[in-house]
Amino acid sequence: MFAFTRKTRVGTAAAALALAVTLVATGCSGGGSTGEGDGGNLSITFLPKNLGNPYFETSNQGGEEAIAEFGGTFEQVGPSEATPTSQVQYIQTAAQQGVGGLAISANDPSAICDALDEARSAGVKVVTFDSDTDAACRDLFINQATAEGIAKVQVDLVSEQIGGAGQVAILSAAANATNQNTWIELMKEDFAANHPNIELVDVVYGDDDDQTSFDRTAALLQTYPNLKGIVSPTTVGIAAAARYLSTSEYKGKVALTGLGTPNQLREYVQDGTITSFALWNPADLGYLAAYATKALIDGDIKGAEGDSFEAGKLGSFTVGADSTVLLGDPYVFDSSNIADFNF
Ligand code: RAM
Repeated sequence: MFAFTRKTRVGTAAAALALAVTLVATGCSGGGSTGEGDGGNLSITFLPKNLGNPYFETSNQGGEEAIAEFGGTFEQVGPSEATPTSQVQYIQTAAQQGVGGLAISANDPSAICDALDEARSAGVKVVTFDSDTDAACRDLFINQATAEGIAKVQVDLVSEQIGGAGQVAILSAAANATNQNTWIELMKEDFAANHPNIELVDVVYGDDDDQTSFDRTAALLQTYPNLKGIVSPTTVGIAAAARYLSTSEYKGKVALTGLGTPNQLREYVQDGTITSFALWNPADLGYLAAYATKALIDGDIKGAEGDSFEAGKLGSFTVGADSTVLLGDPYVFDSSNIADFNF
């Protein structure tokens, strides 16, 4: 069927905003935990944009950890490609199976809305995390950091790395991804308003596919011989671009930054391909999404602004405007701190 199991390693960093960051690596048993909570149907399915992306493996591990803590049942399913409708069949299957909740990172703001509406009509609580749908299609969105903050940190990093002037391009994920498209719009505004000497020459899409992202990087460098920097607001894209740059004549000449996982980029920080990049803790994001789903299932919250709930080791969270819960701030990784992280 669609379910898959994985597991041997869980690297969970309790990344506070402060410089003091605790890394906790824990072993974890395979296959998901089972059990019932206080009466609610705590069977929760995680549905990432696509499978095979270490970012979502880490967020799913966080979800599984939380669900084990509160005695629910964890499952993860997902498509191999991050296309707009590829998640529909998994939503339908989960609803047919009678899960209590779905935690989903959406490939498109509206393409999965009909399926989500049906699931919700059948009593499934729907929480988006990482990449939202239209707000009407879900009960809650767990946002990793504000879109403005995520956009600004990337613009600031590339500006700093290219000395505030020159051509830059964006290597994004799938063309319809809600999260990347929101950040890109805000980056465009920031470049225009605050960086008059930086020219954004192109936005290309690697579809959160490694090879496509690698090929798009090569094409960008050919098309724009004066390119000074690439911003890739996707962990798949930045890793593929780093791999390309690291063995090319552009290494150390064309800056690369964006959003990446420390484990995927460590070697490129060490070899000088990348100076610094940003992210949040995907495990915490999945963990928070799981607790939020539980709070909805148990009826502790409805998803209204001002609702608050407990999220285990992360503490208490309050629902903000547009039924959104905020995890924290983005965090910048560079050679001085990358060794402290394992995800
Ligand atoms: C990729 C995905 C995900 C995004 C990260 C930064 O893993 O596109 O949605 O949040 O990058």
